Amino acid sequence: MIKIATIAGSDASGGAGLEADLKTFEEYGLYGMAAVTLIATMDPEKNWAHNVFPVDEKALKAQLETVFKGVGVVAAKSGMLGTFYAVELTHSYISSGGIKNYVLDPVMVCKGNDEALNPELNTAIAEKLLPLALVATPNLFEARQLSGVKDISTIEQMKEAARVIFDKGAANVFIKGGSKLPGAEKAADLLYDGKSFELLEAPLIKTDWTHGAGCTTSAAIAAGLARGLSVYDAVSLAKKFITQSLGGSFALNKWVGPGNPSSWRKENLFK
Ligand code: PXL
Repeated sequence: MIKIATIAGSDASGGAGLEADLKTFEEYGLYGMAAVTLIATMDPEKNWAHNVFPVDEKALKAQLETVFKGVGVVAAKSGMLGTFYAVELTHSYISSGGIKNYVLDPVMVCKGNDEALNPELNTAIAEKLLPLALVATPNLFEARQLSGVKDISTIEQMKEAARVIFDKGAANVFIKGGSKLPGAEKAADLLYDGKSFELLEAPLIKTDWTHGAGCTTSAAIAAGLARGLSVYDAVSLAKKFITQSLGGSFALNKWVGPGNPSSWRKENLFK
């Protein structure tokens, strides 16, 4: 059994965070493990406004011991970290655990909002975690924060940001443009390995309420790496996976429509 881990927040609504990660790992036939950094809840009385409850440092460390000591995890991803100690501990366990297949999803926002949840953490994430990442998977907002490129509304600007993020240490940068590039007719993401750019496009599935697409994509990339795929193949398959998952999305309530990772079973893309 191939083991894979996520270091991420729990999304009580089930569409994003470690819930999305574990569902995705399952679809890839892997054994998923999880260290919970925080618990995110959504308030039905306040238009589904998010609240975040960090898990304390001792409890997070104990989970990381469980996950990374002696079970042979071959790949990991991190998602919403929320605190400085979560950034430090992630750095420490990924590096001392010798986890080469590490996917850094530098989660700074929820549901494509434009206000960073923990702006004070952005520099720490960049300095501590980008150099460990085999693949970093920022969305457009996060790419702007990590690169300092203020406006990313074209593929050329995505490339400029990818170069800067690569120079900060990520071995590969996958910018998730998704549906968010102005005027997008396709869901366009960009992979940069320090030498060449690959533009990956898929049919656009655009709704205002899509929830968890970024988490699912980065989990699928980590899962592909765990199965021994190259970075390019893992990213391409992840793109198919998320397109399939979003195609199966549904209304959880009037605020969010999570993807459905199990939609993939209809096509069994491993065959
Ligand atoms: O989609 C970003 C995200 C990541 N992690 C957790 C979340 C969310 C958004 O809701 O709750 C735990």
